[in-house]
Amino acid sequence: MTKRALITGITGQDGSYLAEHLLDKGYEVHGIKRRASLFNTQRIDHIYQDPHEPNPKLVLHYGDLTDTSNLTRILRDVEPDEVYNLGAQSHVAVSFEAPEYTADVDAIGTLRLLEGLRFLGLEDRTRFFQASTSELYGLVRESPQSETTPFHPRSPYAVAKLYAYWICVNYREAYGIHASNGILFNHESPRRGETFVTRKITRGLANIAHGLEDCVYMGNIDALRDWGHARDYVRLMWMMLQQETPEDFVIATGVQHSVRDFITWSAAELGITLEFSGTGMDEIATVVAVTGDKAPAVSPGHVVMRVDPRYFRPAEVESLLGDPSKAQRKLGWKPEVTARQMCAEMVAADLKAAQRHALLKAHGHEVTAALKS
Ligand code: NDP
Ligand code: GDR
Repeated sequence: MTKRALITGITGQDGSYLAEHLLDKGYEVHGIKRRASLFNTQRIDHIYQDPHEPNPKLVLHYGDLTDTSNLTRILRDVEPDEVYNLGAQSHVAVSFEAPEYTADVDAIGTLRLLEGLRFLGLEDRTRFFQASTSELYGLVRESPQSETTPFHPRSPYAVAKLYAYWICVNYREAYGIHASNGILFNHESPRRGETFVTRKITRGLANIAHGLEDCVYMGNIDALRDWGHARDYVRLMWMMLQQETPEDFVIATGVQHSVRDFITWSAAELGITLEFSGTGMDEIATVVAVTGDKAPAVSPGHVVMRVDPRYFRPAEVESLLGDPSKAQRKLGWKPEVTARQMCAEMVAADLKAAQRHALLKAHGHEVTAALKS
């Protein structure tokens, strides 16, 4: 029997990798996409299937996590074996600007799906994955963080995700739903949204290397994160739902680096050596040497990074480090890609795009502001 999965957030970074993974495993994959005034399916265009084809394996439904009747109808029509709730307003800094919307989508959206399953009598049939987050730990006093580390969320995003975490646990305990939280630490890829820190750095520096931007402006570059590759993490999401008994897992690499390290690595991938100077609010990174031909627009003395306090958050999460030993022990999961390798992959992809744009610019085509971080 072909298994059917429903993915909320299929147009996002993780949704796109998970859809690929499930299609490879022979699933029929259904995804919820939002109506937008521009196309928003770039991350899944390569696996898109024309609905006119017989028996498409990938089916998209218009929907929104704020819309109860829409979600319930989709659940009724699809009757999924597995639901992966990856949809979210996922940007921590933006959640301080839009806290109510973030709560509606990230917290109540999760409840809407779980209630939908119950309302439709699917609680015995459908397994549920919730994309929980290391941001739950927030102001953490214990390191590394495991499944038993207490939570102290530090943003409207993290507080909304705290509700989602517990409602998932509650529906498991109260109604026996096979519902599990993956407590996901930061994970990235060339498909990462452009305003998250890693992609902002790789894209910004690649653009600078080709003269499309002059400088990238950053917030707290002393922040420490446990970065993994999105492809490794979606594999574990699927593994979690194959277990007989639902339970929660930390998904992390167990290795920590600073944002400053990520800047240094990205520059190095472009043949650029940087020197950091100043402190806190006015720190800068200046080019001291350039080797190879990947950064033709950069020479020593060029300031390529400046700290701009506008990117500081009202409450910061300074340091996160996950303990993935439960996933390794119980599921045999191990990340295959290191943060450094992932950084190289991201720079290579952004460099390719920058080279393309530089070529267009050289031939008189306007390069739009959308290219900027
Ligand atoms: P993205 O921001 O790349 O993707 C989010 C997805 O959610 C997009 O498909 C987006 O649609 C969709 N979405 C946003 N708002 C709504 C809404 N109101 N209704 C329906 N769909 C909506 O996130 P990631 O792929 O990186 O993350 C996936 C999940 O994992 C998220 O829940 C995130 O909070 C969580 N997470 C991610 C981590 C990471 O490091 N990446 C770590 C920990 C948790 P659209 O494309 O139209 O914007
Ligand atoms: P995070 O990721 O907040 O951890 O949430 P992000 O990449 O946005 O920030 C990581 C750290 O870098 C610092 N930082 C900057 N961040 C951004 N975005 N832009 C900057 O210019 C900048 N300068 C420094 C941040 O302050 C922070 O400390 C991500 C999201 O994917 C969430 O959905 C997910 O739940 C968590 O990871 C785990």
